[in-house]
Amino acid sequence: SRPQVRGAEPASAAPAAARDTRAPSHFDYERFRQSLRHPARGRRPPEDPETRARRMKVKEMMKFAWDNYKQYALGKNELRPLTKNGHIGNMFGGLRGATVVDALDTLYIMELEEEFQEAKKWVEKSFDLNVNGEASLFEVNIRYIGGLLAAYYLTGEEVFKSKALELGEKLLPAFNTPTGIPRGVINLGRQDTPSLFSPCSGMSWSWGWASAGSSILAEFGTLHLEFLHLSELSGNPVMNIRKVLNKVEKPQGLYPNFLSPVTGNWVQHHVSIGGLGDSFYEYLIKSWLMSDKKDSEAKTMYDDALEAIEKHLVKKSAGGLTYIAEWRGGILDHKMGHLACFSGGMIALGAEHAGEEKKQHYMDLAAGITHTCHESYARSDTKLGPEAFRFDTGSEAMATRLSERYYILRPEVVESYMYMWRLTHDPKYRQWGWEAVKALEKHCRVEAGFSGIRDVYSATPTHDNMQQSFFLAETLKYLYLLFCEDDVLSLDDWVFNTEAHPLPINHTNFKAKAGMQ
Ligand code: DMJ
Repeated sequence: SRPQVRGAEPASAAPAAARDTRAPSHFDYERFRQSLRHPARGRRPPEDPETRARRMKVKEMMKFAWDNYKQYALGKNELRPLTKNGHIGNMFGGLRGATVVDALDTLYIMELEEEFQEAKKWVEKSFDLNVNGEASLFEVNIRYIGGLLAAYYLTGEEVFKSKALELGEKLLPAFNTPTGIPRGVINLGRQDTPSLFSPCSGMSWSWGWASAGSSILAEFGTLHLEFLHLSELSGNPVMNIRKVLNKVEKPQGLYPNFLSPVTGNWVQHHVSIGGLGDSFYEYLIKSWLMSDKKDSEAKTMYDDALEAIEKHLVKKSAGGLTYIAEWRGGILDHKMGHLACFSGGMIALGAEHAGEEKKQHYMDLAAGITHTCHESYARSDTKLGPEAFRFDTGSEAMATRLSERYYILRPEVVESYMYMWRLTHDPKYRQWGWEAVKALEKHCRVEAGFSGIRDVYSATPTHDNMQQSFFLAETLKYLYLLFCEDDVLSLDDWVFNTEAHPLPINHTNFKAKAGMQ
């Protein structure tokens, strides 16, 4: 059957999974489970007592973060640990419980059974999808759809699958654009009954701050992994947005961050492997891996993009630090965001599958970037890294602007440590991860949870009163995995979505419908 995307040519169509959530699903969970090469939680704990103790410490941090969220903010999106209440925000369009859904798979993997049951019960009894508000398509997809899918694949519990499919359905109107490239914001109200009270149901918009009504590369480029699984589980086909990107001319082979969903042309020539661009590149290599290395279009796009990035953006500082600059219409901005630090892990993951002559080269590049990101932590008073750091005006790997000195419990640096550890087994990555654990404990742990800090260069930083849901989904999960054996959420079986939710690699040869139409 044809994908049901209004107004889009087949060649430019977008994910159209889960159109009919009542479609019979032929997904055989038991068969899937048997296809895993390793049990998801691994076979045995690490032998060495120091590693085991570190792993248990991270588990304790997760329990502390969850218990405080549960006590003061259950059902809200995030915990405010200083004021001991909940935060709702406006990113999720009326959806609640972002921390619950983001935490599910981490609780499960850490064998926090009671806490996992508490989270599951909340999803069963209180997670209401019948909401009406403006949501970020990207955030709902990576946190809620990703979190629910991972929980389903790990446990086989139907409730997670049916919630993921129902929510996936609500996101589809965002793809109704002339190109099939979705807009950034969607109204989650019931689409069949627009009323006086929800006149905008199912409508979508571009972000007010995105120039000329454009869509953001990292947003529309970060849907494919999740929608492919929605497609698999619902039995409905999915197409992809890559053809638009393949067709449009790329300046120097680079992908700018803003694209018009109406014309399919770039709107502004700003290129970044950090915010606005980041997970687009991540999802190319992971799409290929998730397809059991069959989706060669994704691999070629990834290889070409990385080559262009290396040629135009990768630089070495006077002090010998490798970094990835940003590009504004041909002019380099010698700045790296904390977000860009995920790229050490991504490049290492891709290096494994590069040709023999390139493999070591990319591993060295990945190690160089991860080293620089570690330096951004090591050069601060708190041993936590700033939101952005620069390589100009004599400064290296440090924030030079007051507005860039904060740390909001982000995962990207420890994410790269985790991949580098798994792929090299160089003990320094575990050591660096442990430094981060100690810094989090010292500066971010407060009486009722964990909080971001406003200035990493202050020995006694003030707190921002926010325990981000990605701290439980990502930061603590990656730290835990760093101190586990490699068979826990093995890279042979799983790819992590950009919120660290594990999605299975297609060993069972499920039909891999995406992009094959
Ligand atoms: C997370 O929601 C995801 O990692 C996303 O890709 C980027 N931002 C945050 C964490 O920093």
